[in-house]
Amino acid sequence: MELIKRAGKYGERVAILDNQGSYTYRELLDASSRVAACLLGGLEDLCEARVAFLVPSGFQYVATQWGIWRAGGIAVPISVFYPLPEIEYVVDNSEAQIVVVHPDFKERIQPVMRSRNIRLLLTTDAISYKKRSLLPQVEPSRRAMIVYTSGTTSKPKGVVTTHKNIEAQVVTLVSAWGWTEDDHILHVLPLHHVHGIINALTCALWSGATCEMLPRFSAAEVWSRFMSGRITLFMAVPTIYEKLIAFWDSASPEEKKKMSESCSKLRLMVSGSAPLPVSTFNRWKSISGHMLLERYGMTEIGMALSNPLYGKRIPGYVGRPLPGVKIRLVDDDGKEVREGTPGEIQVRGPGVFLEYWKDPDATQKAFKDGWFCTGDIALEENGVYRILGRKSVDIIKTGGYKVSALEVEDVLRAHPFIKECAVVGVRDAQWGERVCAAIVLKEGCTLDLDSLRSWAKERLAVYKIPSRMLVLKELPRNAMGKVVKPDIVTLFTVSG
Ligand code: MCA
Ligand code: AMP
Repeated sequence: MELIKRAGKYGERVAILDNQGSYTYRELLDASSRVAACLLGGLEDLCEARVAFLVPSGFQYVATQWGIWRAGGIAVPISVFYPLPEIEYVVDNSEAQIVVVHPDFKERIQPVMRSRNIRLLLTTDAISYKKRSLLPQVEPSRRAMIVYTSGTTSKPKGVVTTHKNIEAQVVTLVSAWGWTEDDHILHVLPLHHVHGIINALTCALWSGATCEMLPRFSAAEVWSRFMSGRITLFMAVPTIYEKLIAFWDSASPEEKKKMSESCSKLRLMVSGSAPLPVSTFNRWKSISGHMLLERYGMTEIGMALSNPLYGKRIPGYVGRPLPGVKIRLVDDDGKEVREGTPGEIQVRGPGVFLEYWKDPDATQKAFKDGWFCTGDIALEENGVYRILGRKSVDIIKTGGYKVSALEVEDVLRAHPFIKECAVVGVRDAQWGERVCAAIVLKEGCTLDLDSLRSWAKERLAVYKIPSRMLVLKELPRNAMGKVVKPDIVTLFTVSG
């Protein structure tokens, strides 16, 4: 694995900084080889066994991820913020044979272990396991990772990438965004999605840079780290920039000055995962002096389009295809559209994923003549792309997370008071879109948003839970009896 080979070269440089301390590349190699030995036990090679891991952001996360790769396993990251049913879904769907947990999450994982025949390992035990002289040779074409992503189906699908895919995704970004070993990124993103795993973490470690990992995003902490003067790179979703702006707005004039000045030490600030409003771009420029570099990507393809590191970054546009990435825009008949005409973005290239885990039908449907169909609509003008929206109303982007309306509806329908429901995404200045639910109650039942939310917290990740709710007598339907979702969006828009 090229990532591991390169790390050998970086030796005593600092790879990771977290709330426990500072770790060199040598220490990361040592810890991950112990994790690999522990995972292997008496085996020669994990041969693509799925290893799910529930580990907070920090050194132990990376040592586990690399350990899985070095043992020949498939890494399946699970969010530490997930409630039990979401954890169970990932463990079951991936058919994980081993689960690695940080000791803080041992209790959380116990109910999963009770009813399943799965080996449980603690990160602390794995990291201190005795080393072995030989680890397997892992070919680049082998499966490396499964990341779960919501789509137009109810349950999330497992996106499988190979080591080669990951390498291609990383190499293109390292060159396009000018990563070097002098970089120091502040990492605040969740580590069960590509943005956090590939763009921020793996690009840093591929380059010999330092990755400073916060356990979760906090506006106060981020501003304080900017003011340390050590950070050179930052990557976030638009909601995070909105939260940083709100924090800056609430500061005193002297603090504002210091905060703004600290941004001049950063060489690059990137935004992605959701549309960056032009107003946020402009506001951030006036606060920090940075023209955010907006890019476009997807779990299945890594990054595809990017504004330039040097040269003009156009607000509201996501730039041009990255090196090695081929893009075409097609109409509903599958024909390529002319410049200036909207079409679906389709992508080819070495970074495109291998398959949806155990779902050959979904994999086949996702490709047309070798092109991956993103479901996103864009326009090309003078070679530069603008994202216009998505084909499906059932995909919601909130706080940078993709949420399937169908998945949320399925969960809400299990509520004892709910007769029918329809979930939609409604535009929102802070979250991009908010998950909103229109609900028809069973006769004689009442339900308020707070009770619905606390019921849902046991079942869904917090960002999937509706933050607005309307109780209706009936759902708006067309002549065919199909729920008219745009009408529901209008109801939420007019009700403020
Ligand atoms: C949380 N809250 C929300 C939402 N999320 N309310 C409405 N809509 C939401 N989406 C509420 C909670 O219920 C809680 O309310 C309060 O906000 C704080 O919750 P918390 O979880 O602490 O929020 P946070 O930590 O401030 O989270 C905001 C965040 C987070 C940092 C923006 O959403 C985030 O990390 N987003 C990044 C997602 C990401 O990396 N996506 C990449 C996937 P109460 O206090 O009342 O309970 S896309 C990808 O990978 C592709 C390849 C790409 O292109 O990048
Ligand atoms: P995910 O499936 O979570 O990887 O999210 C990928 C989706 O995020 C894409 O299909 C787009 O809909 C959206 N996305 C990512 N970057 C951008 C961007 N810069 N502008 C608009 N949408 C984006």
